[in-house]
Amino acid sequence: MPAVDICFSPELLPLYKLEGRVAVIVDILRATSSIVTALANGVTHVFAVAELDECTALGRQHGCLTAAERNGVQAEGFDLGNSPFGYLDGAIVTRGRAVAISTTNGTQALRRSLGADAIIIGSFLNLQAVADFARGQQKDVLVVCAGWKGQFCLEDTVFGGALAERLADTFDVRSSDATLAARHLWQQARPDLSGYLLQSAHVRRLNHLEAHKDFEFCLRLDEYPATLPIWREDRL
Ligand code: 3SL
Repeated sequence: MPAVDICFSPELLPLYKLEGRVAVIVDILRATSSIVTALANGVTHVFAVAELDECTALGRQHGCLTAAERNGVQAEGFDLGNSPFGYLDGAIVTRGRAVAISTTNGTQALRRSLGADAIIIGSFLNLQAVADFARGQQKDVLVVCAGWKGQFCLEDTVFGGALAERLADTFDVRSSDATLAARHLWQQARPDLSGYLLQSAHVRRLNHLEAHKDFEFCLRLDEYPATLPIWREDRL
């Protein structure tokens, strides 16, 4: 029976085997939620890169939009920041365009997971799509939490627990302590996800940046149940 394991931070990735596994990259607040929202709302594809200058270069090379965030704030000189609302009701038309994205933690986590057999993007918004894909693959799943600058993040781990619960009928979700812990957190959080995650450090950071509506949006469960960003060659 394939298993679900959870890597709490990209800094811990050297301890995990990626080969033979499906890597689910998760940065609930907000990179992976924004990528899912972008693709669910007509963005044609997403280039996800670690560095700001790579993002700018891709924008030039492909004539695509650029989106970048550092420390929660839109980086200077880029078309978009990291809010999912940039793809919903933003001033810039994104439908039908490609976007190159670079964020503080989320896109770094993805780039560090390229050794996996399959790399997909997870968020509460597309939880069902992630679970369906994992079931279809029947391979071990590693949830890679983007965290915050190498440190543990509550919301990414709670997502790992939610995914493990959805897969509990056909996956081993008991043999990893990380998965057990994440499932406990999810069980605590589930009755009032937003109230529970208000405790998290990144929510406090976002609230200082007046991004509270992003927080509420990113917690919508199964808003896009059929959107599954999959990494193919150099893009999602
Ligand atoms: O770190 C990241 O990748 C971002 O998602 C952080 S923020 O939500 O834009 O602050």
